[in-house]
Amino acid sequence: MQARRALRRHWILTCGALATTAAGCSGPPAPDAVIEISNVQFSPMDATVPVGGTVEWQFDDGGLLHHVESPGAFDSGISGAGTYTHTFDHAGTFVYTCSIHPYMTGTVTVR
Ligand SMILES: [Cu+2]
Repeated sequence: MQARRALRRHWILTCGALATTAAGCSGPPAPDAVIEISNVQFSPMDATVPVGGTVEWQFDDGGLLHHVESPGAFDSGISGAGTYTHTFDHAGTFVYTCSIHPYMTGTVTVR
């Protein structure tokens, strides 16, 4: 009985360690879409994600300031580096722009 109990304890500890590894411990899950901001444009301009999906914008334009803004829906703030992530909880089409460069536009379709 003693040996069996020890075996069971070993199994729980091993699986716990595996579950921790599988769940990541290495940061949040990957986004459903990645949009690069470079050369004063959003690339790709149009992205589609499922309801509950996340989009990550990467500010990668040599430090040039940009802004991901869809009034009433999401707002990255003005930034020249790093990333901005938004989770879309509702279906719809979201048009966004950069307030600094109004000709920069993009669309996220959530369905
Ligand atoms: Cu911009």
